[in-house]
Formats: sequence, C-alpha cells, structure tokens
Amino acid sequence: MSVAARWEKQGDIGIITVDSPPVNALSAPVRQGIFDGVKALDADAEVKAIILICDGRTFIAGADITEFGKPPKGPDLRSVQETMENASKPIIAAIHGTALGGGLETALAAHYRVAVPSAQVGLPEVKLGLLPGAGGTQRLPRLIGPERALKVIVDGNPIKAPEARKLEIIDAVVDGDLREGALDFARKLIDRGAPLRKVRDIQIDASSLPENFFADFRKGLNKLRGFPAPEKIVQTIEAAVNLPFDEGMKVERAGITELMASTESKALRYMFFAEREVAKIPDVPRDTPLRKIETAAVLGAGTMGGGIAMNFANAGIPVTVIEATQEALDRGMKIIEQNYRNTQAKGRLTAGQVDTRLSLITPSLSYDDIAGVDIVIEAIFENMEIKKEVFRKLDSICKPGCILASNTSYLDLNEIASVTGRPEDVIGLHFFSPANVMRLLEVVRGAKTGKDVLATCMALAKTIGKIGVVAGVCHGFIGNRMIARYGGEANKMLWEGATPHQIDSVLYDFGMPMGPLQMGDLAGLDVGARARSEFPDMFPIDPKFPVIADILVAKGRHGQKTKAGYYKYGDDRKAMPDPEVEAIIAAAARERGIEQREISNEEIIERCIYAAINEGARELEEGIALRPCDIDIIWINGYGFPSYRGGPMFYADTVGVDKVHAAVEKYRQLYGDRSWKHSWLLEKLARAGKGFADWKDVM
Ligand code: T1G
Repeated sequence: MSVAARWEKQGDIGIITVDSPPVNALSAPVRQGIFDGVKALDADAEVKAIILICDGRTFIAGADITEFGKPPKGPDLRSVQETMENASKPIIAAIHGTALGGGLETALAAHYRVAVPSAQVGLPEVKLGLLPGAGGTQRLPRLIGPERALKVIVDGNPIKAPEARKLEIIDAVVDGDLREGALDFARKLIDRGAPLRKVRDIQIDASSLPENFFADFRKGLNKLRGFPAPEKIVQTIEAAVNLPFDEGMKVERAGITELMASTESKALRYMFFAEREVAKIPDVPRDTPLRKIETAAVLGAGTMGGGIAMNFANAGIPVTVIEATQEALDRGMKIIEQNYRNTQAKGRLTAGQVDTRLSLITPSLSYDDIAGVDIVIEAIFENMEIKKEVFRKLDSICKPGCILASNTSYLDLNEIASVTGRPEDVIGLHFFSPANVMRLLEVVRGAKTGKDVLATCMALAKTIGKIGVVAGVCHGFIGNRMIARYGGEANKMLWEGATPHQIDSVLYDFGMPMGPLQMGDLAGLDVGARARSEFPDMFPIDPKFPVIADILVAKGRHGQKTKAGYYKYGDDRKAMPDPEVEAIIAAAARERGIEQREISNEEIIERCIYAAINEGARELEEGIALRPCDIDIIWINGYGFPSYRGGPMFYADTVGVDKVHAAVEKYRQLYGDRSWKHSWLLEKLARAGKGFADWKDVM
C-alpha cells in the first residue's frame, strides 16, 4: 500500500483514499496506489462495492503537471482507468473540492460519481495548451452529448456540482459528510444490484447533432490566435461521434502527444507555475504575520484612483476616495458609477451588487476621514514634489501601522519614503490601467519596506484579484523600464523607414494584442508628449532619434481622439495607414540626415522584443526582478505578451539565448549603448549555452 493511496474495508464496501497533498495530483505513487487498491479490493470476495475518495482539500486535481516531459513511472493513467472500468464490482468516485483534468477523467472511469454541493468538476487541459488525454474527450461526449462536451472542453472552466448533476456527469449530490454519503450511495447500489455502468459503452446518436455543427464551431475558434489545442479538441470530439471508443482514444492519444511537445503548451505550463512562483519572496517567510486590511483609502479620483478604489469595493473592503475639490470628486465618483453600470448592462453584475459596491466607496475632501484606515494608496500627479508633500501629510495623519502606498509608475519610492518617519510602512502598488480590469500589480519594494508590509500587500493583491509581482526600485520598475526599450526601437525604426502599419502588423502577428504605435494612438500621443516635456529626466530621449509622436502632436495629430495620429481614423475608429504620416516622417528624416531603408519583419521583432529581453536581463542582474518568471508574468498580464510564448524571457529560451545575445551585440554596434546596454547575464548565459531557466547557474 503506498502512502499516497491507502485502502480499507467498511463492512462489504471497500474504500480507497488518496492522500497526496497539496491537491492529490495523479503522481506515479497516486496512480500506483489506486491501481493496487482496485486490484486488491476487486479480488476480495467480501467486497461488493468500492469507493474512491480523497483526503485533504480536494479530489484529484489532475495529472501531476510536474511529471510532464519526464520518463513515465508506474502504471499510466489509462491503465488505472481500465482497471477501474473492468472491475467486477461498482466503483463510486466521491468528489469534493475540484475534480479536474485527469481527476475528472479518473472519476469518469468509475461506474458512478457523487459529490458534495460545493464540489466542482472540469477538464481545464486547454488552459495548459493540452486536451484531456485520459479519455475525457471520449467519455464526456458519451455522458452529456458531443455539443455540450465540446463547449465544456474548449472552454476549460469548472462546472459546479449541482450543474454537473443536471448534466448527469455526477449521479448524486450528497449533503453532509461525503464519506457517509458515498457509503450510503454504495449500499443502495448493492441492495438494488445496480449494473456496472461503463461510460465508454454509452452510444452517441450522431444524428442528434445540428448540421455542420463542427464546421460552425470551428469558425468561432479563429479568435484564439496561436493556440493549437482547440482545433485538436474538435478533432477528438468528432472522433467520439464517428468512431468506436478505442479508435477515438487513439485520436485523443495522438492529439495530446502532439500538444504536450508543443512550445505553446510548454509555455502555458510554465505560466501555470510562474503565476504561483511570483507569490514567493525568497527572504520573506510564507508565515510572515500580515497586517489586517479592513479599510482603505485612495488619494485621487482620477482614472487610476477610481479604478483602484473599485478593486477594494469589489473585494468588499470599504474605501474612502479623497480629492482636492468637490468638482473632481463628483467627476470621479460619476465615472466609478458609470463603470459599474456598464458592467451591470453586460449582465455581469446585478443592480443590487452595484449598489452594494458603490455603498462601500465613500467620497471625501478631508484627510481627517482617513486617519483610521489600514492602507492608503496615493494615485495623484506623477510629480515627486507633490508626492513628497502628500506623504508628509499622510505620515502626520494616518494611524501607526497604516500602510502608505504610492501608485507611482516611475518615481523613486525610496525618495518618497524618506520624507516620512515610517519608511518601513511605505511601499509601491503600481496598478496597470484600467486599474479595475488589469490583473497585474507591481508591488514595489523600497529599501526599507517592512517584510510584513510586503507580505501584506502580496496577500492583498490576491484578495483584490490581482497577480502581485515584487519589483525593486528603479526608473520604471520592471515592466515600464522594459517597454521603454521596446517602444524606443519602434520609434527608431520609423525614422529609418519602417511604416507604423508594418511595425504594428509584425508585432500583432507575433502575438501582441496591438502594435505599439496603434496603442499610442489609443492612449493619446499628447499624453506621452506632455509627460516627456514636463519630466524630461524621467523619459530620456535619444537626441539622434527624437520621438516621432512629439512631431505628430505638434501637428495636432493626438491619435484616435483627433482622428489622426500615427494612423488616420474614420468614425468607426478603425486605424488606417496614412501616407501623410509617412511623408512627415520621411521629411523629418531627410532634415536630420537619417537615411531611410527597407527594414525586415525579422529586424522589427529582434529590435523590439530583444531590446526588452536585454533590459530584463539587466533587471535580473540588478535584483530589480527576482526571477525571469516574474518578468514574464508582468509582460503577459501587463502588456498582453502572448501567453503561448510564455513571456519575453521564456521566449528568449525558445529562440536560443545565444541567438538573442548575438543580435543584441549586433545592434549595440550599430546603435550604441542607449537601448542595448551590455548585460553580463545575457552574455554569460549565451556563452554557457544556457537559457534563463538556468540563470541561477551563472549568477
Ligand atoms: N500538478 C502539480 N501540482 C499542482 C497541480 C497539478 N495538476 N495543481 C496544483 N498544483 C500545485 C500548485 O503548483 C501549488 O503548488 C499547489 O498545488 C496549490 O495549487 C491527463 C493531462 C486545483 C484549482 O489544470 O487549477 O490532468 O505553489 O496554488 O488556488 O487529461 O491548483 O503550493 O508549491 O493553484 O487552491 C489538469 C491545475 C492537469 C488543475 C487549486 N488539471 N490546478 O487551486 O491552489 S493536466 C489542472 C488548479 C491533466 C489529463 C491532463 C489549482 C486548483 P505550490 P494552487 P488553489
């Protein structure tokens, strides 16, 4: 008997209990334990039925993702399932927590399934770039029909137990103690001599499918750029409809084998663990005591401040919003309400929920109203002197222990903290716009930020539905410092002859949600131009390549809002290439003696993406980023870098760090050190033939 799964008898009912924290994933010992338990109990003449149940927080949450890509050990999952399905007595899967992926597939190989009301079941493999590889694509369509099954598997989201009961994925929802409920269910099966119902034997009536069902479904897949799994899933469901079970299983096997080896799936599996890794701060123990955060305040009711306040209200935390004037406060509150009403109109919130959230947001003009809150987040002008003044005030008004956070995107947090008497309570919480939508939160750790403050803010990130990533203090922290290189190279290539449409198209095809120039038009070119003119030292400009956007703004081309920026826009706000812009740039280039040339698509990728990778490598050297996966999480959740490429640092490994390094060296020779500053880490990895996955080996 393996420690991962034990078995016992209670009267004439056998019970196999899986006990493999944290989520009872189907590791080799778990598979071996279930396999041996079924064999032993099936051979025991006294046993009339067998229950498969799990200890801990959940039923089996899937295959053990950490085993992927490693040589298989012990019986594979399909062998375990065959042993279950061919047992001589009924097997009942008793589900709590989440039965996901291989966990649900194991349950589908049982003859019956019961679950507690709070349980959820699902086949989320598509989110890992995979498809259910243990019969899920063949059994689920037999249980709930191919149409529903296809949607469930391509969607990948869990189904709550009551809904799963309706769909007949489970046979009973048991109230109270799951084990007792399962035993009771088993006894009833024995008493009524219930059949050994095998899901694989259920026939699918292909005639019930709407005409052209699969073809029509495929049309909806086009928006899933770069993800091969959904198409493969369609093929397996077609096989379930058209082929015998065992033939369909071969199609499934071929599909998952191909997907498992794909870069897209490796990237998504990497992201799965990366999202969890970034929550771990090497020098901050997991059990660091947290400060309570039961009330909050936000300074500034502008776009950022309003969005930040909504995050707290959404999490049920009362939040006071402070503004300098009644007019600004009223405007801010109006925008907040409008945002909620828009969500309500889309059916994602009820009127009652909106009212509840609005009731949690209190507008105020007085700092006195926030003297007792647990955390204050300053979201006002990006101006150091103004921020210092505000933090002096907060330091004098806020209660001891209150966390004083700045939403600054660029400024030196240590300098802000230095004007307070409590630098250990000062931290940066850099939200990405729109703050109530974007999942990313850069948690900027000052030199004196307390470990408990850091741990509290990382936990708060999770509470308000964000992914918190720790960043050190530097100009632009992790994300914006890298995006400046990315955008800087795009700007240079405009001078050198690439068109806005070419640059944006190449980067869109690479997988970015939108090219940098179209993004600039969307945000408003005047916004960046104003920032550059007000804070020249914050946005150092390469004198050889001034910012084209400033030239366009000077000509009244502010972007979408003026129907002209890098592109021209009709009433439909569709970006159309504008020969006038190309002429403006060409003329400016001639004036500056910059020779224009044909620029290849490959050069655009290298110069924008590799410049960012090089900057990311430098951030690792400086300790600004804790790990390459932190950088990748930031880019995927803050800038829409394609998840199927795993983030810029993961992407560098797939390209080959030596290739990236060679290109960086080439561009440094051509353009100097400004955007291509030397990274000894990149160089060391390249020379060692290693990737960022092994960066610690060379640090
Ligand atoms: N394998 C290995 N480790 C896993 C794991 C898994 N499947 N799921 C979670 N963990 C680890 C996770 O890394 C973390 O570790 C800890 O467990 C707690 O996880 C054949 C091929 C179950 C809903 O995709 O969705 O089956 O950081 O922080 O928020 O067809 O984990 O503590 O060291 O997420 O309470 C399909 C993935 C696999 C489910 C729990 N299954 N897991 O959420 O905890 S592929 C999945 C989850 C497959 C078959 C195919 C969630 C959860 P650490 P957590 P949580």
